[in-house]
Amino acid sequence: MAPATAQQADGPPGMVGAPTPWGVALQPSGGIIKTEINSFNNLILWIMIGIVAFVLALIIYCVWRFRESANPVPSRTSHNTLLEVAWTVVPVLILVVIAIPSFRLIYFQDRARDADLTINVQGRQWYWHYQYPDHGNFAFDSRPIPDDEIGPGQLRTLSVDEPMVVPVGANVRILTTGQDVIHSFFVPSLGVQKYTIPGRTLETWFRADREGVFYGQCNNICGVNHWFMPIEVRAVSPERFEAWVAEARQRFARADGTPPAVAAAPAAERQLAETRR
Ligand SMILES: [Cu+2]
Repeated sequence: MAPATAQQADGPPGMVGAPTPWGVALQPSGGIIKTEINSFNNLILWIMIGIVAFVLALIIYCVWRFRESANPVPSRTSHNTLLEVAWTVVPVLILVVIAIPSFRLIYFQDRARDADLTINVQGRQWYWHYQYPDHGNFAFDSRPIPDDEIGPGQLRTLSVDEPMVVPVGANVRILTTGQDVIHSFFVPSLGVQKYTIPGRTLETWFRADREGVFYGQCNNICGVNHWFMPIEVRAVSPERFEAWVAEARQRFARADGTPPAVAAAPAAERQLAETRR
């Protein structure tokens, strides 16, 4: 399936990773982990189709072949060693075929081996709090756009006031914590999901392989305003990312509470004027 594209009101055209009406398949891939998930999903799908077709054919055959009129005296067979060994060994082999790529994928998702940057993600009742420790340690909150303020290119209950911005092609290490209860950082089109648990730090990672906007939501029921925790990840070119960082360092206080950092250089300011919404 071709990824959806849309002209963003405040950015270049790019992929939009979001749910679609009547969408039944997994969301299209915006990055390498999701690509791996989709191909694993396809493998499982074909195995399932094979098993379902085989069992269905057996049932239809047995119903027809052993119906009362064709088979008035039932068999009294109590066991068949060959058959029993076969129906034990064959499922084991199928499970091994599934397990090998499954474990490979789990370990691939588990942690970033060559992270280009780290973002700390904290789930809070009820909004997201992001910190950029590698870029001046600024921190900010992210909340949804109210229904009556939704602009062109924005999605209701998905678009946020301050998206997480990442450079395209970069391995982004995500460290999650929860401030109050368990939340879950979940962006389907990037293939990333991690619980945010108070008192713990969990690691995961993602990489956006194309520019675009990737939407997600907290997917762990966390209280009355659980719906109020959409996630918007913007993957932009490295140049735009640097401009955004320069601006963010001015606008946002640091994670340790100290006020916004250094003034941006004039060049960054100019770049910024083009980048801002
Ligand atoms: Cu939550």
